[in-house]
Amino acid sequence: MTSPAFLKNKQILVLGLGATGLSCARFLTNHNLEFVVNDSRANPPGVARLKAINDTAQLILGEWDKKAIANADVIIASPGVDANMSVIQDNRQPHCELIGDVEIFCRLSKSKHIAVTGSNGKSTVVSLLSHIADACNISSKLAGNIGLPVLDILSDNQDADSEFVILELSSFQLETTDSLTAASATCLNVCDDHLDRHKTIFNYSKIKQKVYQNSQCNVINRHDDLAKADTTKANDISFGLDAPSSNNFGIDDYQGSRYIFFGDEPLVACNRLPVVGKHNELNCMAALALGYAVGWPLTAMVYALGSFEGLEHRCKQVPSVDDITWVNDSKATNIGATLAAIEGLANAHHQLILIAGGDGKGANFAELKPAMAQVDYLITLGKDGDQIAALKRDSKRVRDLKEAVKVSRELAQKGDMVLLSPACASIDMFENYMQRGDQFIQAIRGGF
Ligand code: UMA
Ligand code: ADP
Repeated sequence: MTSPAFLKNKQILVLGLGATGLSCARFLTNHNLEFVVNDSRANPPGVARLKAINDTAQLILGEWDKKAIANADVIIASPGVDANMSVIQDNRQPHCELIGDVEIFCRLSKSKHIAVTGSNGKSTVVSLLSHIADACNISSKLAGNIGLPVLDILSDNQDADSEFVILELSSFQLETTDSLTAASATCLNVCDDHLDRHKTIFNYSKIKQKVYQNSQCNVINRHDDLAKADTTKANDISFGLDAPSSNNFGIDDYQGSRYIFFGDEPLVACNRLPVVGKHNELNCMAALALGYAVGWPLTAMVYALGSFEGLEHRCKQVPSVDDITWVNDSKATNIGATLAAIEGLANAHHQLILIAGGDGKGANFAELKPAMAQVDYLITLGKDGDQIAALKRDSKRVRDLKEAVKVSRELAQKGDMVLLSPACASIDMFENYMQRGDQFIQAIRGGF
């Protein structure tokens, strides 16, 4: 197999041995390219798998290796590795390229790319797009931050072998990507997230806006200035919760119901959408706009929306027999997601008990304060639980989710809703947000 010219005869260093590092190792090995892997952890998860892929690649563990960094012509940094760390910046040579796996993918893939970033809704929108493509018999692959490293979908001839690739891109991935040329691209929204790494929201939003670089059509959230591209283009398509102008998506009344419109054409009633809440109306519009921008048939796309089942751990009701509505929104790892859940689920017919807290990643929780008026009881846990507890009088601090469910059950009356929407990452107490959501479900089923 011919190796990509920009990697040939180069000293290649892969930083990080998670899913991305392993994917890079597979890719480089398949192309007969030698490389070194360095992970700062003493026992990263992928050691045995690396050996199975390539048992001659040098592996350096336990700290960032200055010498390996200084020797490298190309550094491929995993998303979880901060490329701005001084150990990298101080030791890499001026000619050394610092890129991510997405950059390599973009340089090689010949498919049309639909690129999605944003603080919230990425996975929902890319999954919607993938579902729509399947339903419309359009050949597509889904990869990126959603879980499948992008290089894993490149075949031996260095092509993704499908007409479209739907890319979920995080700020970490965009930071090391300069060759993205999307057929359609969106930044869904920007709110405080990952500020422990990006420092300021301005910085973070600039990185997010890289999704529009060289894009043929920008899909714009017209209510979110931080998520917009720097310059507007004639063929931009926008989406928003107000009535749209021509060639844009929006919401308006039609025959007594709220409908999604494209220009002046009513498409589908909001209460027929497969996922609840205004944030999901925005997600559905973004998916339709991204597909429409690359020529997918609008009527068939709208029809396909109806059979989407939504993703686990995102505003999902947990079945129970106790007349309490339990909602698992464990994937709400930042304030914006929790605000969207409260906005979408609070109403005058029931009390809302919110369980929140975890690792806030440097966010300013004061932004949650106004929404606390819609919350009847607040229960908090985790590393930054105290900061959140301070937002509401009489909030209750608990040790774990078991206790949170127990206290909720004591507070709830018939018909009330208990919402787990932490506004925080889970890493202080759980392996990941899925484990957090599963423990919540277990605690509900366990009858605490
Ligand atoms: N780490 C070290 N030392 C190292 C390497 C990593 O401490 O040498 C730590 C990182 O700080 C991080 C963890 O290990 O906490 C994993 O980092 P990684 O880059 O090795 O992760 P991968 O397993 O390669 O997974 C990455 C994305 N992870 C991150 O961005 C942290 C996955 O997104 C993505 O699905 C995968 O590549 C495939 O593209 C996960 C994620 O949490 C779901 N993304 C963040 C989010 O959605 O908010 C951005
Ligand atoms: P991401 O992949 O960007 O993390 P997900 O689709 O997995 O997005 O959803 C993550 C969290 O954000 C969930 O709690 C979900 O309910 C919430 N969410 C989804 N879409 C939006 C949106 N457009 N605005 C705000 N919150 C959203």
